[in-house]
Amino acid sequence: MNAPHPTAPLREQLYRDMDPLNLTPLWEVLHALVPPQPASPCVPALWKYEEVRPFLMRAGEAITAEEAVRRVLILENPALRGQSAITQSLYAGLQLILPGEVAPSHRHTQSALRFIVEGSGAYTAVDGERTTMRPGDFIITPSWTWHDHGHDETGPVVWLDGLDIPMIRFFDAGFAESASSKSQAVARAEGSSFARYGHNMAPVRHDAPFGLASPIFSYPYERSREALDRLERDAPVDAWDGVKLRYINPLTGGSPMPTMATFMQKLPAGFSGKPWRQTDGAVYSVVEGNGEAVIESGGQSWRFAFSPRDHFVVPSWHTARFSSERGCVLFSYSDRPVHQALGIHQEERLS
Ligand code: 1HN
Repeated sequence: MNAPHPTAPLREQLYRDMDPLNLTPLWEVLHALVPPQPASPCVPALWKYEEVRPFLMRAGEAITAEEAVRRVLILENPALRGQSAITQSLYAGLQLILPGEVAPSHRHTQSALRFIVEGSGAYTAVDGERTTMRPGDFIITPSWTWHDHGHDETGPVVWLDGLDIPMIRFFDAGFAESASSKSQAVARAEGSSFARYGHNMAPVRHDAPFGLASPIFSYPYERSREALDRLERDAPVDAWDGVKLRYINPLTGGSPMPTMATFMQKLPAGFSGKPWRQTDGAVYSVVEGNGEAVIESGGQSWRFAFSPRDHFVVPSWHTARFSSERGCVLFSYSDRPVHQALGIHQEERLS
């Protein structure tokens, strides 16, 4: 039956009449619900550090770390303003701590990663063990571990926080608790987790002290950088990724935390990468060097010239390619382990 005149009012009346019962017709939304390919509402975005930093420093004058609990400027996807989200599943923010400050101890079911962007000598304490922060270090705070941050040295310290906040919110599975004391008592010497688990060895009678998460809190930049340098020299360079490694939980070979994968890659000088797309939207922190990201989706195109400490996001199923005239190093994270656990991860390498 395709007589438009009698059916249209019939349908409109049906929709109006059943609306009070919270009933809605699937056929009006079916195509949007089950799109032929991912149609992320997120847009690509770039935050230049030189533009963001003055606001971070002003935040340092406007509020203390203790009063703020966490003094962070959230990197919000321009298409998701007000949602504290950089992609549909991930949160990103830049956190500032100043000498003498403490960000008080708490724990929550959301997992967090830190990637150190500027300054040295602040520490984060995770379940009784402190880790000193240095630029390029990747540090984890597994779900439900006590954590606080402090800074006993000099100069501002800024890091990227990556959390699975929107994902945990989606599942309505968030719990949080504040500690009774501001800073945790130190229970183990700095570096003991790394000594136990960070050298391709593990204690003979170990259990996984943090369940699904890595027993290593800190993945120092020095070591990641050395691996990339050596591979750039001695191994074939991937035409899409340059030289790219993923961080692992040494006990499982999987991602350091169950909800977020993390990566470090080096684009050699003169690199002009082929385009790719993947279902996991990814957040990038530029560590060293300069380069360009070209991102395309649905006939739109974005061109980001990036420099050290800049941040950018490549949303799900957007086509991206990277290039660098003089070489650069990029850190990134995404929700890939969740896609993989659900069997829905897709990646395309285009030519
Ligand atoms: C949090 O605990 C930290 O521990 C940073 O540094 C950002 C954003 C939302 C909720 C908890 C931190 C956060 C956060």
